[in-house]
Amino acid sequence: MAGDLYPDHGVTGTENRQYNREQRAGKHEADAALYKSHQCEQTPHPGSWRRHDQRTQGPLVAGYGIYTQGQEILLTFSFCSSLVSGYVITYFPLRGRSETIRLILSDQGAKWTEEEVQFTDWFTANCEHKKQAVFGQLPKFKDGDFVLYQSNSILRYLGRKYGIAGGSNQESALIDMVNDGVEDLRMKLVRVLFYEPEKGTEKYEADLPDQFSAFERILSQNSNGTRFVVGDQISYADYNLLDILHVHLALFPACLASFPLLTAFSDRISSRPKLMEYLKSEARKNRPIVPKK
Ligand code: GTS
Repeated sequence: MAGDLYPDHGVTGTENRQYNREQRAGKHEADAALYKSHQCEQTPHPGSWRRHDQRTQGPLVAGYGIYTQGQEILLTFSFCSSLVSGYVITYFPLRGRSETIRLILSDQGAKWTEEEVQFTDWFTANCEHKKQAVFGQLPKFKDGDFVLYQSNSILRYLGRKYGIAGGSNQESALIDMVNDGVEDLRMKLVRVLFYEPEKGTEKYEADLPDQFSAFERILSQNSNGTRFVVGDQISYADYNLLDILHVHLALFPACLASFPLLTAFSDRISSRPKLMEYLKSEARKNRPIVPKK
């Protein structure tokens, strides 16, 4: 049977075609009567199986019905759908450089598992996560057996995987450009918050209009700011820009007051149904922007 499985019924294509021919010739009527209740177009081949899937908000419930002696015996099982997608985010208990990954996955309807690494463990001499990390840092992202580090590489990977990385070479380059702009702003914020906290955030906050005006202009040049940063489809750079806006709005609530397009962009993208569901979730609310003391 190997290599010749009839996909939906678990018997070989040859066996199935033969059985269907026999059915059309009027054979197997007794079987047909017995299987009528199963609403199959054709009487299933005895011993064959069919798959039942039921996707719910929670676990994926799957099962196989095995046809035998006029009955379909249902074997059901359920398992966590994150295991189906196999995505795992390994990171500190923070939004940080993993949050855009979460925004993409939730908006694209994917599930994932979080693997939290506490800072206290990370800074011990024998931290396995640290030893394995290609550049000695997190986040780490797993897609099944495939392991990736570097947050922006992860975003581009998901961008290509979900078709949100541009429709042409030039569109992809522009999306990359905006994403690099978000990265520059993120690094400036990281510097004031974590590397030089003693200097305070006043100057940073005062300089923010210079930073935001670049993104406001980018938005204005695409559909007058009514859609996305590039083109007419969402891209991974939109999610990254959204995340950096969320972070700034949380830290400096008035920072977008003179940026109507960025304000509208943040409201519009945040209200996409699946994204909104994630943004309202307890997991998101409980994850801080800066480490808890
Ligand atoms: N370029 C890397 C990326 O984009 O993934 C930077 C990753 C990075 O700086 N990670 C920090 C880290 O692992 C945590 S955070 O900046 O994302 O909060 N720090 C621990 C260490 O030992 O460097």
